[in-house]
Amino acid sequence: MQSVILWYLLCCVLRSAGYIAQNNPQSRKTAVYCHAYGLKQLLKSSRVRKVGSGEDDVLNCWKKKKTGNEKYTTSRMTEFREDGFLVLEHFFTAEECDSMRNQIQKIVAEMEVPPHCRTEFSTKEDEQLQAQGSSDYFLTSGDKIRFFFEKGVLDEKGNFLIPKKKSVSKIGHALHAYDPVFKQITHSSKVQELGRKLGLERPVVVQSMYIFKQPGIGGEVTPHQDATFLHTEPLGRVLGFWIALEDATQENGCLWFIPGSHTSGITRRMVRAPSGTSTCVEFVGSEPGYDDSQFIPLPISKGGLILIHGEVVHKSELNSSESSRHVFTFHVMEAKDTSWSKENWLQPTPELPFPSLYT
Ligand SMILES: O=C(O)CCC(=O)C(=O)O
Repeated sequence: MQSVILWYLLCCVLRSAGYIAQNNPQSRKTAVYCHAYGLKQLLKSSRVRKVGSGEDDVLNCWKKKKTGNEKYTTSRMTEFREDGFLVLEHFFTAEECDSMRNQIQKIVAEMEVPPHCRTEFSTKEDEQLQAQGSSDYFLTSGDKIRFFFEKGVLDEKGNFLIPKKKSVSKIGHALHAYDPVFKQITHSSKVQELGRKLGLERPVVVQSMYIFKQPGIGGEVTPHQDATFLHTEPLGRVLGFWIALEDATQENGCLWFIPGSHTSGITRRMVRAPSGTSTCVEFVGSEPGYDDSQFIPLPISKGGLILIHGEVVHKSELNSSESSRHVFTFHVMEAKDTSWSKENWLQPTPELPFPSLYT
């Protein structure tokens, strides 16, 4: 703190010098910049204090490597609050990532392709039945381990056009509850510790997904806010944990974010459609057209974790590269003083009430 005050005072001196040199706009500009920078550092430092410097230790050790004195000085919590996302490099070890990848390989090897994918339809009615089957399969997947495929990988008779294991787009939505490897990772002591650092008092795990982003065909995920799909009252209670199981790059479809876009609520909600309607869900509101230049890419290496605020706008692009981009992701809700929307597609069930993160 003392060094920050000294830095601030130095900036004031520089600023005054800038004013003395009235006829030299460049030196005045530099001095004003120094003053503003000093003030920013001072404010930043006081915000760090509010969070509690002791509380930041664990987060600091996962900090992205920086050079010299810059290392370990900024508060990761402040970054998260300001940006709506946080990159924690090397959160998981390569062995932990490989154990998840090996486990998913076994699950895929034993996969039974859902019947609605295999249904051949020759009439409009068959087509509707197939769509209904696919909707039900999705709507009831919250407490199961189910398989979803990339577009265009099955012919109209339900035969795979490419090897089955290369066709899966994602597996969801309860690996965290029913698979021992993913359960252990989700409830690992480092995740729980991070939850505590984030101030979560009664966090519950609402869903999990393994996303493959297959080489060449892994589809884009259009810009969205997670609270569109996972709505709570009040907002701001949902948090995504996104774990890179191999390097995620711009080429293979890393995440992109609009920094600071988590502070103005949501513009769209996906709600369950009334029973009897042909679609299982519908959208209320619409996603604004975002300017591409607002997004920044967040490439991250294997083992890294990205924390995603429920309202931050993010996306990922088509994987047109030759390497896959596997991730395991799960979402947590702070259940204290929060209500989960009954209109959300995903609902807790008697078989699987949302489990506490801290068990
Ligand atoms: O992994 C991706 O490509 C997108 C994931 C995502 O948007 C999310 O988990 O909210």
